[in-house]
Amino acid sequence: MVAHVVKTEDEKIEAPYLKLYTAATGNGYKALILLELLGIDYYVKTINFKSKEQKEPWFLQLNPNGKIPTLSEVDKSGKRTNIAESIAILLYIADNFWYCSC
Ligand SMILES: N[C@@H](CCC(=O)N[C@@H](CS)C(=O)NCC(=O)O)C(=O)O
Repeated sequence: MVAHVVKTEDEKIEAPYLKLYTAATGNGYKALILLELLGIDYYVKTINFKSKEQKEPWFLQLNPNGKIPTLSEVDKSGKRTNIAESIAILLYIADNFWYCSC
């Protein structure tokens, strides 16, 4: 399988982009799998559970529940949409990006 991860760290990223905040758990893999299957380019940030990165203020701004997975879509104008809950993320991707690489 061809990986579509375009970057893995918090480098300066130009909008528009999708960024998945995740970790190596069942819920964390769901969106990764769908993004890969659809051939969508995305950035990924691995959240460090050991250091409780998911409870840090910067992450709670994205997802007040402090849980992964969380998906951010930043559009051309820089407007950010954050989506929490793995199934909601799958539906969001399916609704908005189903046409990719089809
Ligand atoms: N119902 C949520 C569950 C999310 C969830 O529990 N994520 C876990 C990892 S699978 C998590 O972030 N745990 C860290 C914590 O709760 O601090 C979903 O499907 O996304």
